[in-house]
Amino acid sequence: MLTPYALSTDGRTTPLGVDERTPLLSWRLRSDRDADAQTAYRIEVTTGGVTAWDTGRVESAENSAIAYDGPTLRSRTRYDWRVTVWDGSGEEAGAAESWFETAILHADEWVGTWIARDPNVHPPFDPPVVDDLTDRVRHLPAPPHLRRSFTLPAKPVRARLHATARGVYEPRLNGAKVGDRELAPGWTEYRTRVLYQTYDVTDALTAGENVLGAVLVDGWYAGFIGFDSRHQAQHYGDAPQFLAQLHVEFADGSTRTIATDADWVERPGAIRYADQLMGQYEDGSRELTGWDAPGYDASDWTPVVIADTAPGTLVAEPDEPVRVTEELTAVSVTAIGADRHLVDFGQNMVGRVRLTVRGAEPGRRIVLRHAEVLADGELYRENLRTAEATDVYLTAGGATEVFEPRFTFHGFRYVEVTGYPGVLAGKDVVGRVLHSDTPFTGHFECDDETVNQLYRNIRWGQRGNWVSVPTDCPQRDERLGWLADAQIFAPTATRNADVQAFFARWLADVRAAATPEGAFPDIAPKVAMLTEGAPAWGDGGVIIPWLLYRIYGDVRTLERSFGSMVAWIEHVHRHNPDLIWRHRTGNNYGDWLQVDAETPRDLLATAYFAQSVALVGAAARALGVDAQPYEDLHGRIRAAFQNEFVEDDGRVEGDTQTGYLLALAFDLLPPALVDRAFHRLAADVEKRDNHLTTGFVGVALLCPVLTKHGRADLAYALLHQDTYPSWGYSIAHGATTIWERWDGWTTERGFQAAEMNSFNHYSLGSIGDWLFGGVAGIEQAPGSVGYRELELRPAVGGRLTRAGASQETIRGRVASSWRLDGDQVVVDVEIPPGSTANLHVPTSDPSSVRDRSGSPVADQLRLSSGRYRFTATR
Ligand code: RAM
Repeated sequence: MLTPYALSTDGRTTPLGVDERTPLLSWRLRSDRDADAQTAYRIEVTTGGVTAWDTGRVESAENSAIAYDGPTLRSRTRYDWRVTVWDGSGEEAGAAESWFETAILHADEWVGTWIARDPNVHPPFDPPVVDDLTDRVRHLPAPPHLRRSFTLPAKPVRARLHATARGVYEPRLNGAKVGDRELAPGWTEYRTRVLYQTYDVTDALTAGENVLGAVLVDGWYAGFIGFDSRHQAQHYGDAPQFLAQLHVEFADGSTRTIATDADWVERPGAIRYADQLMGQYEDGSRELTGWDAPGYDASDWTPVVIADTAPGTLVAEPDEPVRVTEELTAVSVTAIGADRHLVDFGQNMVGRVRLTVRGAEPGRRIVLRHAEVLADGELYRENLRTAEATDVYLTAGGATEVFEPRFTFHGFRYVEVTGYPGVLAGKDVVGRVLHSDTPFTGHFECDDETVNQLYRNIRWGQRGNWVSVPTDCPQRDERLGWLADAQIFAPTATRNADVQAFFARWLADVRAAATPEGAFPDIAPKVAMLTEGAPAWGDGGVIIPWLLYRIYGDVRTLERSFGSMVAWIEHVHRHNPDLIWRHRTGNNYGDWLQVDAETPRDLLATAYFAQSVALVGAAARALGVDAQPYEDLHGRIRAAFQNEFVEDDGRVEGDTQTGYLLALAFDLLPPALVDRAFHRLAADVEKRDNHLTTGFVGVALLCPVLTKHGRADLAYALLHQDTYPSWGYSIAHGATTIWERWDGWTTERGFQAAEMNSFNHYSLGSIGDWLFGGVAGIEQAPGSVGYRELELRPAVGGRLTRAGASQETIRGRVASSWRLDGDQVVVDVEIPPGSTANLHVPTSDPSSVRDRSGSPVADQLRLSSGRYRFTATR
């Protein structure tokens, strides 16, 4: 039966706070029959049992992003919805149900005001009396604990808390944390908009006294971010602010709202400071036990001040928040001398440690220092630059104390624990992994352990570097939303996880960071120092919206981005009327971190100019806008590129792998020269004994282009390479994440320059897209949107004897795998209902292909949905 599953509203499962006026309703499809497809659907939306919108039967194969088109949605209201689908036989097939709840839809419903600590009442900091705090942290403020006690006449039947901060907050209610978010409200371009979260707190409230509270810390708003030595912190404001309102409904229909106002009180607690880069300092003896619960005496607390009466632009959180998603146990804990332990988690991770301390005397000082790698058995921390990544706990002296620094995060594999009383047991130190909780639904696996390790490294890089925004790295004083890193890795990211809502939100910051002239930035949200985006960096503002459209059918984000995409190419064009992009190239990084093969920067820039214009043209077509001007411009840039950079023998200026890759992947060569140019590329790889020279920009194209032009063998040779430079080299030297640089560490030279040497950057992990698209062979046909038309082209090769991948697409599950069995290859594929596929069976003998029943079939097959197995001679 054809069955809808994974119902979502605006890309989320049963979201509590939706503030889009026309939310998009989607479902995916599965079926136990082959050649199944949806031919019609019906959506019924009800609220309080009353129908709000009923589409009736709609003859349509579409199962994604159906815009709600009923009466205006009411604020803070639950809507239930049900979808029924009809299959190819016209029979009514499956149905499924879901719901969403609207957020605060009208600005005038915000009655809460921004509150903050009164800077005049007590000093903003209260430094702990210890001698070795650095100047950076010595004056950091102690986070205020904010509270408000109130009395309810009865237990409510429904209660929702809406909360946010200019900073980071942890909501508390009646003695417990509310929800499971970390680092809320997340990082956006705060000058333009701040996200707020909605929590169902019905069960936490009671008749009588209740206490609502929050711990409020600097976060991205006021804390350290980035590397600009002239502007290291307080990018948005000096001190954090909090805003909340709690809506309570009683059985008799009456309501009550408790909001942030002048009646709140505050005081600092055990946390002396908390900063994302520097770490967290906590004094257990100052714990405010019971502060967030009824019955607590807060008479000596200080009234807050109203920091701002205008709510500003508050937007309901549109994607999955940061959460702790996994716990790691130490693979080893080694005592070093009397007072130190070295903990190894066996994995370069992002998050924090939870440390349990037993039987310590009061006032013992325990210090946790973090590092990604070791040098001579000790932490190597030079590459963290000014990020101190150090957490401190002063014991209170209880039988058992648990220290978990909840308002900082570090990128680390190793932790040095100093001052722990007695022997640190493995069970008392836990690695808490956190990241934006995008649903991870894709998977790749093969029978080569190094390739599997590479894939795991790619996934860990995606997790750890997605902390609210896509960042370049999680450990040093940077952690910024670099656009090139994001666009290069984005295709891989879509394979591993559903990243549509995550990217769609971040793209609003990319647009907000564009200059009035139309230049996208290098980084978003935009913090100090960086201006116009460089080639391949600024272009991320064009590439990612297009990718979301192609992968997820996300028309809404494409529409919202289209104006800025056009403005970007017009900006480049305006300053480069001869169509070779030489002017206004920003920081012009070129093929960043390439290996002794500098691709001419004007070539790289012009290739990206052409590509962005091509994508704007494609976007125009998709949106029903006149594409002709962009297609014409693209033709002219292509001609200019050929004229300027391509010789008659197919040589591309600079003669670098990346130069050829750009020319081939972006279709910039005259057809007659494609083979010759490709030959030069392949020859370059071979001449280097199967080594690459590509940096951030070229690397993503390498294996796909080699495979597309019939040299999957070379792509595999690069995949399996384990001498420098290669992915395998880092793995041979213990990498558990993707390194920023091919030579992050080499046997000859040791560590690269500490000024820039992260061991957890995802850019060079962009080969992940090829593991799915090349090795397993899952691609979309040209022109296909949302995996409607598949091109399945598994590539048997290298030392692999089996490989496969699966991913959840907006249609449903797609899978492709192959294995060698003697002189046979067995191929298994799965195509979701409503999709079709061209399958290219990898065989040396096209006449040998058999289907499951043993009947001969062609080696190029057109398949409709279902699960298939084919066997052929290798
Ligand atoms: C580094 C960042 C990032 C890269 C830029 C150019 O500082 O880590 O990865 O995009 O430089």
